[in-house]
Amino acid sequence: MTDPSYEFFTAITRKPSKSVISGLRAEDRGKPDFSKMCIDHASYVAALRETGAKVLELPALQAFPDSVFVEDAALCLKDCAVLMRPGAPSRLGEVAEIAASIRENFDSVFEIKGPGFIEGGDILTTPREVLVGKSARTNASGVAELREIIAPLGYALREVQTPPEVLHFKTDCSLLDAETILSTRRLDASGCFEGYRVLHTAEGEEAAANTIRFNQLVLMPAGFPKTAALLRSNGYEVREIGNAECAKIDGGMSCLSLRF
Ligand code: CIR
Repeated sequence: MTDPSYEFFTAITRKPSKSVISGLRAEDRGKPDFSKMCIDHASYVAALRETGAKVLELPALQAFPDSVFVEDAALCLKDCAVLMRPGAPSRLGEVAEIAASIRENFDSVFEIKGPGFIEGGDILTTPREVLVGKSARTNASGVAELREIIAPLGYALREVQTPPEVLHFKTDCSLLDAETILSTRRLDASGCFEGYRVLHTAEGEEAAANTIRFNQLVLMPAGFPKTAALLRSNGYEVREIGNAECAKIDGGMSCLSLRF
């Protein structure tokens, strides 16, 4: 492995709780099937483990329907972590629930104290910068507080905009390697990826943009054959994971883990 942008030794995940059927969603696409979601979640964790990484599986939290989406509660960087402050009121308490696990794994842990908001799903870390999309969940004051924390540590933060009607910045993009981003056309059209090599999701397959490069694998949601073929033809080893149940509550591949 030669590219640290996708070399990971550890991931944190959290098992879905039965309350996940009440998870937040922008539109009604039916009730997620808890049992099916658990099966997909197990495949996801198995794929992470298959790469040789250690996966710390946290217990389900009945009180927090969206807590399976651990990515939103913390940002893990090379040498520190930052506890986030979700913009969704029902998700604020998830931060305290994940804090112990983050502190066990990082010597240096910061926290967004507010009053601003910021969720991990709006943050794409590349080797050259930390891109943060303002969204309904992440506001300018949250971004500014993150900048104050990480700029002195040498991280360049660039504020960008999550497209309107899109939940998180990373709903529409992901990092495939140090130079390459998979993006929807609508997000790339904003110009935010200038200087990167950009691959576009196939027409009608925008929901395939949220993938993760994790060691040798690209984990992507199943059911987007054109985008999967594009990635394979570009030399990536693609693993398709069922995401139909998480998709009903706007979740995807990146939200299900914290990676470091
Ligand atoms: C929410 O609306 O917060 C959850 N239902 C979905 C969160 C997905 N997280 C992510 O994209 N990072």
